[in-house]
Amino acid sequence: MSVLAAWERAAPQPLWLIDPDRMPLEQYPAAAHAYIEAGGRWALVGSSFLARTSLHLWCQAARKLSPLPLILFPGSILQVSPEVDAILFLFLASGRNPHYLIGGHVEVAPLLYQWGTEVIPTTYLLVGTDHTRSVHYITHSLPIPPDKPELVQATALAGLYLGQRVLYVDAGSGASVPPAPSVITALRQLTSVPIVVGGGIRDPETAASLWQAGATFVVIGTATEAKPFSRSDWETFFALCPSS
Ligand code: 1GP
Repeated sequence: MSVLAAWERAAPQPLWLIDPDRMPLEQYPAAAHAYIEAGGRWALVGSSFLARTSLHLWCQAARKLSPLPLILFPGSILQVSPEVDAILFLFLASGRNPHYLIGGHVEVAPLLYQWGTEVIPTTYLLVGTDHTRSVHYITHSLPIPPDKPELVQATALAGLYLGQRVLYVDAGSGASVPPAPSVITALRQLTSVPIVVGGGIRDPETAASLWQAGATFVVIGTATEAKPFSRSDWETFFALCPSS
């Protein structure tokens, strides 16, 4: 089954985001095992900016160390690799930078075709935070004001009308304020496609409020970086999933 088909059937769950600059390969097998044992089924891999690590080489090595399926969440066209199970083909719908709307896509499309990579067309919605995150700086994108769910809805609809199959609502890595449940409720009223929510989610209660609002996947990245999550850390999140 394709990753997208599995995602379209998936129950709400936490989704681990790995920043290869911050996940040394020596620690990866144990960290992946803890996540899998708790119920984790996929990991996202990517970052707004990688300073030290080749994403391709990291994925190539990681695949030999764990069976955990890897899904690319690329911050740039440098972050592609055939050593993954799928790629989120991100349409930065909330921005107006043509490179993140079509330019980068044209540059990497031939490689993805050649590799036969599963491509998941994804509408990426950056929502407001109270300070600048790497994603704003790198993509030159303004976030959608968080108190304007109707603007988030309009932007998401545009992506869906363009044929995209997944919505990713992001407050940016390390955001002090995660996306509001009301924003997710507004999107869930429009569509049954998988909704991925991330940015600043650090505790199971916040994740639960987003699942209750209609999120399919709640992304946890930065919170796992100071010390990789143990199985019991992940289980505190899985325990609050609506279907668990
Ligand atoms: C960032 O949505 C992701 O693009 C995850 O954010 O690192 O804050 O968990 P965090």
